[in-house]
Amino acid sequence: MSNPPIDDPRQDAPSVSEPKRSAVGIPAIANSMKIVGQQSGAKRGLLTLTAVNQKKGFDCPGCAWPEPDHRHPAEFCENGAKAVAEESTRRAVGAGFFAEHSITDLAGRSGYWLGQQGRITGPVYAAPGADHYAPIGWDEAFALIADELKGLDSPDEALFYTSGRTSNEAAFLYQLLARRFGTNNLPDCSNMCHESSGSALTETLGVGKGSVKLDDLYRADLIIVAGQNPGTNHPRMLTALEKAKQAGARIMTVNPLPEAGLQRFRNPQTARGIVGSGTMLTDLFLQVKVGGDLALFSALNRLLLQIDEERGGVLDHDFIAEHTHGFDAYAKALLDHGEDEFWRRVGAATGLGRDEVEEAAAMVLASQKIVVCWAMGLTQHRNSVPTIREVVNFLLLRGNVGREGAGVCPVRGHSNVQGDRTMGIWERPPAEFLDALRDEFGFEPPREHGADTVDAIRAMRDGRAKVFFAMGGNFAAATPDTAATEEAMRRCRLTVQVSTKLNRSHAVTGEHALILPALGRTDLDVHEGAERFVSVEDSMGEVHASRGRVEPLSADMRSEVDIVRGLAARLLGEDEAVPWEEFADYDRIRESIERVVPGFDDYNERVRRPGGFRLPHAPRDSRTFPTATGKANFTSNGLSAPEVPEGRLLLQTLRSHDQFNTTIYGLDDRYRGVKGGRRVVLVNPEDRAELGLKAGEYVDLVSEWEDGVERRAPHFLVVEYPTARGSAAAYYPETNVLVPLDSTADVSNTPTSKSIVVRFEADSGL
Ligand SMILES: Nc1nc2c(c(=O)[nH]1)N[C@H]1C(S)=C(S)[C@@H](COP(=O)(O)OP(=O)(O)OC[C@H]3O[C@@H](n4cnc5c(=O)[nH]c(N)nc54)[C@H](O)[C@@H]3O)O[C@H]1N2
Ligand SMILES: Nc1nc2c(c(=O)[nH]1)N[C@H]1C(S)=C(S)[C@@H](COP(=O)(O)OP(=O)(O)OC[C@H]3O[C@@H](n4cnc5c(=O)[nH]c(N)nc54)[C@H](O)[C@@H]3O)O[C@H]1N2
Ligand SMILES: [Mo]
Repeated sequence: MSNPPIDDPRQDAPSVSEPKRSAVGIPAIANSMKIVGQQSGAKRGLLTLTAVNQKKGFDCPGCAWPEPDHRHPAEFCENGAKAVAEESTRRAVGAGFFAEHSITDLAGRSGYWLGQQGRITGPVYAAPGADHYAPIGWDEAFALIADELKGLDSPDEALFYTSGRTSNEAAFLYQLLARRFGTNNLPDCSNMCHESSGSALTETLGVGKGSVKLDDLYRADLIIVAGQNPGTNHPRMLTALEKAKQAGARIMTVNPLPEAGLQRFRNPQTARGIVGSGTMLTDLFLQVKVGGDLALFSALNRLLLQIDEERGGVLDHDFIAEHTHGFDAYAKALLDHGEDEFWRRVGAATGLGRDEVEEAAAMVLASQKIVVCWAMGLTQHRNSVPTIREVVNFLLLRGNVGREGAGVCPVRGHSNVQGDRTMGIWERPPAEFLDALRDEFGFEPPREHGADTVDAIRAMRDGRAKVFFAMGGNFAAATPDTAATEEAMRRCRLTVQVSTKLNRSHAVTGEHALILPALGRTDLDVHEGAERFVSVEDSMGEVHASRGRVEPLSADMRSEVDIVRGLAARLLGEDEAVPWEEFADYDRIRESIERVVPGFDDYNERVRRPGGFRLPHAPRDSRTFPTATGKANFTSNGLSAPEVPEGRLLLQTLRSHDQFNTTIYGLDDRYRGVKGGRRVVLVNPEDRAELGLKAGEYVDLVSEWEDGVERRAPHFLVVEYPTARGSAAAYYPETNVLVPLDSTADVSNTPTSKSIVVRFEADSGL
């Protein structure tokens, strides 16, 4: 089967206007109410919205930003409201839908159309050779999967993918099932997301998570927001930034784009935000070229070292001596470059003048307590791990780890992506975790590392993996190299998608395929008359309960926990090791988690406290660093930056304001002034002129990579935009066709979704 266009041209007719200079305010409230009304109806909508992020409600299925202690009655944002509305919709995809729409039909639809059809209400099956899904009973579905799994030559021929919405309880059981079956093939969305952060932080600080609490932001003197667009992707973070500013913090933004949310914020929860002009957030904007952050942080660090040598008082020498390792070698390597050559390379990589970097250094010197926040702008490049290690160096130089108002703040994406990793969703589990699992259940888990997301695609492509099971997510659309990935998935014997809503992956099937409908965060989870609740961990390591509130659209949906239990019963039969039956009681799962995962003491008691509890974090709590050296490690990272040949631009692929990853809520990107379509490419006016492109013409984007394969995304509208020179931007997932499978970050193996060398060719049409 060929790959149809990833979007529907009839829906896609973008028009453009000036980008906005401020975020949120009244239009945001109006927009969220509109979407909630359309999807859920007024009453169901209000019921769900009033429960979002409340201490007795459910965790927003949107982003992983933490909730403040004093919650506003409306502790959600425009985009959280959209996520809730999408999930609590009254639109249903049932047996009739699948009778009417063949798989071929679904494969011709846009992701936007698929998502708009509503919630999947019962399990369906596409038999070998069939072009339609048809209803199937749960038992029969589990039997099919179990038969396929048992028929494999090795457990490593199965892949168990996870997206980041899965609760702690479900994630723990899911990894347990995979390991009990015999494989560590647990790829997850993290592999495409913050894996670079985890890799860099584990090596340098000993813990792969952020070290700050919300309170630290409020106490910081300087907050650097690098490679992140919180106005769209973590809107509640703007409230925290506003509060920090009111307490005297300054904010430095590092981004190729001037994102509206980081310029001026109009808080919809305050009178000033609604009628006034809002708060100016960014004090210094460094418009870095895509991929230039390693050079930028190296330059800042070198200035700090030089100024300290000249006049002292810059570095925290006591902290460095007591808590760190490798400082001398690091300083020597960084100071070793000749002055002119160094600044020439920094200028080429960042596009910034030395004066701008010196201004930034002055702001750093005027600040005692510094937090660095980042997201995908830093993690999805070839040199992402070195870049984040250099951010750590930057903080270590002045003792900005493990004290109030300071630290590393990788801002996570999916609402429980951090918790899933804590629960063992990891293809490279630490030995201590496996030991604890063995001790708890009395079986020997597999020790060999499994496949991450990119390796999983290769394994399917090469016939080494034959069963693909996804706990949520949209693997076909979220992964790189769409054509290659889809072909790989179609080579599987069986593909299974545990989903809430329809997406592209349901149209990319193995020889036979199943869709199993799961309860989401907003749904009531009732078992034998009793309500159950799950728990999640936010971006700052706080664990709390999440209770669904709305009546599920159908009684034939199951909780993710029950789906794993159902499969386990069929696959493992009478399992002498794991009491799957007892795990219908989520308290019982939490008891096992408590014994396996450090930091969960008295889990059942503490998770019931309002607001939950915080997990320990050694660097934050006690300035101890569980690294190989027992100290925080300085690392030398060089000055690499992406190389872009003449006549090409470096394309980053990002999110519009109206999407949650591959779920498209609408076709507008309000803050960037794009309306009614998504096939746009944002180009700096001078680059446009130099490349001989016209604003308003359509072009093809063609990516260039060493394997010589031509990857083409046709029909993109050229839009002049104030992005950094040499850097272009377009939306994901339409552009995933352009990301070569083998183009990944060093160490973390994360696809380089934010550094794709592209040239422009005449529009070949859709
Ligand atoms: N509403 C909504 N919320 C979401 C999501 C969503 O899709 N919609 N997705 C969730 C998920 S899974 C995630 S991971 C997060 C993603 O949150 P973000 O990381 O904010 O998402 P992106 O749109 O990928 O934006 C990346 C930002 O980095 C900038 N950037 C790109 N390249 C570079 C670079 O080389 N250097 C620097 N300094 N900046 C760069 C871009 O201009 C953009 O501002 O959001 C989460 N929250
Ligand atoms: N080019 C490019 N590619 C990227 C990125 C990029 O910036 N650029 N970003 C990457 C990042 S950061 C991420 S995290 C990945 C995202 O990759 P994924 O997590 O795989 O993708 P999503 O679009 O978040 O998955 C959405 C689907 O999840 C299902 N779902 C939603 N809620 C639930 C639930 O509660 N339970 C279950 N079982 N299913 C549910 C729905 O069916 C929905 O269609 O994409 C990555 N891909
Ligand atoms: Mo993500």
